[in-house]
Amino acid sequence: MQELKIAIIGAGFMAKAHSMAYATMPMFFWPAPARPVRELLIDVNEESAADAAARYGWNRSGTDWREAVEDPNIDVIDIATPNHLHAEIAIAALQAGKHVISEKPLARGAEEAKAVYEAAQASDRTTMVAFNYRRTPAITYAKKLIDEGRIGKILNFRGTYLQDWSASPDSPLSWRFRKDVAGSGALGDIGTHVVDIARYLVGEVSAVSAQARTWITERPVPSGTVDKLGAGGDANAPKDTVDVDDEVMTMLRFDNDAIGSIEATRNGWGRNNFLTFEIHGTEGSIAFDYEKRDQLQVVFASDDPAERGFRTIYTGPAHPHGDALWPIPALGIGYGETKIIETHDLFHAIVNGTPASPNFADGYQIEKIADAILESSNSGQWVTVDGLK
Ligand code: NAI
Ligand code: SOE
Repeated sequence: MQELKIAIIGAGFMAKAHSMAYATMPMFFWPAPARPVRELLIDVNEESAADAAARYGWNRSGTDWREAVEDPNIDVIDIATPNHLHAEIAIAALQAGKHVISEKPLARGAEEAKAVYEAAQASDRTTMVAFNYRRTPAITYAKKLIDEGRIGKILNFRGTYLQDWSASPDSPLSWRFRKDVAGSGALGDIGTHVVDIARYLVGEVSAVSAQARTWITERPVPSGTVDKLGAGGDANAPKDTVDVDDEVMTMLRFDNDAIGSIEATRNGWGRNNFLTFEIHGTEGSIAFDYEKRDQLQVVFASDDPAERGFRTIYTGPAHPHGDALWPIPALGIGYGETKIIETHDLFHAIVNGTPASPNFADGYQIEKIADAILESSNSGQWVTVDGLK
């Protein structure tokens, strides 16, 4: 079996998720498109790099991402750093002839993303942005129902991504609250996952009208280098400014005339990973809640009126990638499975020379939509979004 040697940049939360997926993908998908080799793990913090390499099963560790990009033995660069490094590493990796998967968002805005997109266009390598939620089998199945016309013409999409890990003012000033590192706040961090799902299921977004707010304008500066996503805040620590959005609400117009809305916040007490959508079509409706991610709610206009109502489909072997996962519906699909499927789809695209999805063109388009959302919030006007030329 062909092997693909990977170098991952970043030793945090996503290094754990991606390492687990590289280790286990062939256990689920067999024969695998290629065998992932966890060759090199890089983190700017030497101790984190060595520790993560040992823990997550990487052959070597290092501290400079250029070592990975310049290494002729590496086939795939996996970017799992904070957002400010995505573009620079992706462009260098593509220019060095590597296949690249980048964590989301592709960049800190459309201008930076455009440069990454252009580097991808100039290369024959495979690119992917790690918007993994669309790979939840229930969402992939929703896409199949829509493509088969089962809910007719789509009228609307209403999506949310609500969390509460930063609802406390004591939640530390993670890199996710710094514009120079993150690019934007809840919008880029979690809103873009819903934009990806909206484009995947409904179609291209053509215009937006939005409001964004920053509710907590300063936060305690964290001590140490590990980002614990809201935990470990010290109310007495010195504070610094938050210069990104805490919350965004946007209305959408799609190219195909459908309308929609997206809400994203990390300050919604009681919400953990509340990524939801409901879609109404002329022939039926679909609803999804990631906190119940084994389930898809569907209703069809053709159902017997006496029994019409949302019913629950539990995803299992009969659903996309079901034969690779678990043998009984509702045994449990988790976050890990979305990353395993993502790795499979990336490797399949690399080995077969077919385009991956979402790729860097999608990542660029999503950044254009995100920029338009912030522009609309500032101007109070609808803002149109150009397609890719
Ligand atoms: P994290 O803060 O847990 O880890 C980031 C790591 O990058 C840290 O170990 C840090 O030392 C390292 N790093 C910083 N500068 C570096 C440099 N110059 N060279 C090498 N390493 C460097 O962050 P997390 O949560 O893993 O996020 C990483 C990326 O993944 C972000 O872009 C984030 O938006 C994305 N993400 C995506 C998720 C998804 O569901 N697809 C979930 C969580 C994060
Ligand atoms: C924090 O909001 C976060 O880790 C995001 O960065 C991820 O993209 C999301 O999947 C989970 O929450």
